[in-house]
Amino acid sequence: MKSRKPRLGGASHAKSNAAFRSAKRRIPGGVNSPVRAFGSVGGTPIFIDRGKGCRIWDIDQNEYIDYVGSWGPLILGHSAPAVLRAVRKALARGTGFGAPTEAETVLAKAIRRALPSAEMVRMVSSGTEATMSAIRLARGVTGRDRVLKFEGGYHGHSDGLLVGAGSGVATLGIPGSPGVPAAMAELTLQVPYNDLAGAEEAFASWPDEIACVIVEPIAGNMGCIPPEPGFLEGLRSLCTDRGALLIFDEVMTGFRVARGGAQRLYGVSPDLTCLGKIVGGGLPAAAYGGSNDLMQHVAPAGEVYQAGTLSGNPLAVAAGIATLEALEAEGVYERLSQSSEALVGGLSQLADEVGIPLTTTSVGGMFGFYFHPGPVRNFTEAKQNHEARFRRFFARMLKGGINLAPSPYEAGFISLAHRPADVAQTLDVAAVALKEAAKVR
Ligand code: KE4
Repeated sequence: MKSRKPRLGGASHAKSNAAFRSAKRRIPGGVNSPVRAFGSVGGTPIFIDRGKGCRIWDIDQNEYIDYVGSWGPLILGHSAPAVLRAVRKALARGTGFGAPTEAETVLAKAIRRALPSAEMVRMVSSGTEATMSAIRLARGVTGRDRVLKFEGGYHGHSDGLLVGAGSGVATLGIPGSPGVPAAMAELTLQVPYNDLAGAEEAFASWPDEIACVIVEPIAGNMGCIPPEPGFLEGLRSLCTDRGALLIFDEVMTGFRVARGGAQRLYGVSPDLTCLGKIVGGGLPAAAYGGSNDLMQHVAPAGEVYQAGTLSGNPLAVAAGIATLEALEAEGVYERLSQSSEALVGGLSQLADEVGIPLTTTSVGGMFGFYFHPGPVRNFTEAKQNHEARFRRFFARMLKGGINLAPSPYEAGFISLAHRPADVAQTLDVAAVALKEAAKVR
């Protein structure tokens, strides 16, 4: 008897629809993080009941192959046995103490082993805290106030990083959200991603005022855009020459694209690294780290203040340690790369067959695609994405049981739980979904 593939997706979302109506009465937009509300794709978000391996089930018991993975942390897959065992073991001793535990040093050592630039790390509870704190440290040690970031780069929602692109080349940030003071936004300069000349121009325009450059070494918040050759190396030299700190925001790329993150992949060593997502194994943990000299400035060793009630929480630390240990196995990143390449390669081939342009990228266990002939090297080019096509594609994939990020400007994530058969099943659904998308002119 042919093994019956589990039926994926489904048309009934009655329970999710009811849950969304109820949630909207008590939670802004019915969600606890905006992207989850399906604002970019329309329709009602599915409410999740449970996850196992590469699959999730919504509360209507529809099954999906999942490429969100809690936005990156679940590189081992949902309910990974090693992670559940470690969390259960920690849970038996309590949920947290607001006091140091030895496990935090174990995790700090595991991070250091993978990322030699992070000689010392401070645990926090979110990527936002990690980047906000790293920037405060850079300002504290350089005595400078300005920050240079790149358009389309997302580093969490701290005031100084929620800025829109102003006008001009090295644009002074303007508030990207109500509530962000103009005075804060102005301290943030922005230039296009992959624009090294623009970064040099910013330093020329604001000599001795830029404390740090913060960059996603692979941009994962405008799809998936790798650095152009020489971009990261150029930023490294620029920061060294100009006395600014180079901050790699590896909240997404850390342990995602290589054991040592993008800094290992591209051979560029930042002054500070921000981590999140995978280092918490799906629970709330993040970190920022750098040389002993730099990190000695962080309170209470030094004067730069930063604190957190749940920083280094034992359950999150246990999940993080278990995840990083599993990623030390031989061939892990080759497997992740093979899966991502098989997926995006299949999507490209299918798009060619239906005659629509599709630009795809994949680096290690992350990938992106744009309904656009390409190239896509920065936010302006990413925004040429045919969004209506994306929306049609997304909806048909979801109906067919494939859970993608509900925005054309997010990266997708593969886990070690995705097998070749799961990717093949995904491409079967994609063949239909791309035909649907092709109807959108
Ligand atoms: P959190 O504060 O959400 O833990 O991390 C912020 C952050 C910092 N740096 C990078 C490179 C990030 O990608 C993120 C958060 N990523 C988004 C997805 N693109 C999280 C999803 C969400 O906002 O709900």
